[in-house]
This record gives sequence, structure tokens and C-alpha cells, in this order.
Amino acid sequence: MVKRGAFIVFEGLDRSGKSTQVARLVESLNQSGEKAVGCRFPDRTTTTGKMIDSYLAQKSELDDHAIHLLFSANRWERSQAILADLEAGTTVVCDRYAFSGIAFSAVKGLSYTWCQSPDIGLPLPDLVLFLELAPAAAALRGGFGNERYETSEVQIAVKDMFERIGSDVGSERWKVLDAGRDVDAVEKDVRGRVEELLKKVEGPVGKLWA
Ligand code: DGP
Repeated sequence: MVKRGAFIVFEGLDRSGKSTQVARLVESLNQSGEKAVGCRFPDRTTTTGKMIDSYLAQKSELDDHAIHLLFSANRWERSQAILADLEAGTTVVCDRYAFSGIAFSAVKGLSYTWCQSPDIGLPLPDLVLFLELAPAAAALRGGFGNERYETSEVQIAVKDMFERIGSDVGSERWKVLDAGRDVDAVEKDVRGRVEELLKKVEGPVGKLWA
């Protein structure tokens, strides 16, 4: 039987370096002979993703509940492909996931448990690497653009919400990494944690919030 792949998620504030670390991890795993693919949410290429992109670019308005459900649908659309990769022995490294979903929606005042519910049953990550960066430091990194949520107030509130989510997920699965270090140092830390994980991944993929 093929050993299944690991499901690894990066979370963090905007500008915390997630996309760079996802790309580097996928490349280094493949170079060392571990099959790995990257993915990101929101996936802006699908029909729901295009609606999300327009909302984020502030070209359209949507009720807070409706956009939350669209973000969740965007994850469900990809879920079978993630499971298929994992079962085929490919590690999946994902840039944001359902934890961003709760963090960004709950800070708008939606109920935390209501925010969790549409994501119940999604593939459960084996490891969540939370790239921690002070919101002020994140804002200095190239500044914010014009997308919705790219303001210091939102990012500060989101950071607090991520802390609550991390404690609900539990420290076995949720690891906080200092993203204030240089890119290579963060990459080395990531790689060390992923090597530990790959030694022990086994059994079926779990279900989120179940
Ligand atoms: P990115 O493509 O990683 O820059 O993310 C786009 C923005 O959308 C970012 O500010 C975080 C936010 N976001 C990501 N996922 C969700 C989600 O599930 N729900 C909500 N409300 N916002 C999200």
C-alpha cells in the first residue's frame, strides 16, 4: 500500500510570507524525492473564486454570511482533489485554509460556531504552520494594497482570532513559527517540522471540526 501524503497548511496574516514558504517547501520536498504539490485558498480561478476575487478587489458587495459560504464552497470544490493526492502518496502544501475562513469572518461579528459549520468535514490538515508576525511589521513589508481586509485594524483583530483558533485546534497540530526572521531561517524551521511530521503520518485523513 502507498504511504499517504501529508496535508500541511500555512496560515498567518497578510504579508507574513506564506506564499514564499509554500513554494520553497514544495520545491525542496520534490527535490528530496517526496512528491508534493501546492495549492492556495481562495482559489481565484474557479467560478466561486472569481466572485471572491471581485469581492476582495471591492468591485462587488456581498452579505458577510454569503461571502463566508462562498469561501467555504471554494474549499469544498477542491477537497476531493486534495484527498486524491494524499491517498496517492503526494503531500499537499496549502496557502491558507478554513482557519482564515473563521478568522476573517468572525472579526466582522459573525458567530464563531456559525463560521465553523460550513467547513465541518473538510480534509483535516496534519499540520498547520502559523507564521506569526506583528501586524505593524506585516504592514511595513511592502505596505497594504487596496484589497478588502488590508488594513491594520482588521489584521490586529484577525491575529487575536487566530490565537483562539490555534488553541481550539491544539498545539499537537498547530505550530506557531516566528515569521519575523529572514526567509531562509523560517524555511529551515519549516523543513525541520515537516520532516518530523513525514515520519509519523499514517492512517486515514481526518475530518475538520468533526
Ligand atoms: P490571499 O489570496 O492569501 O491574499 O487572501 C485573500 C484575502 O482573503 C486575505 O485578506 C484573507 C481573506 N480570506 C482568505 N480566506 C478567507 C475566508 O475563508 N473567509 C474570509 N472572510 N476571508 C478570507
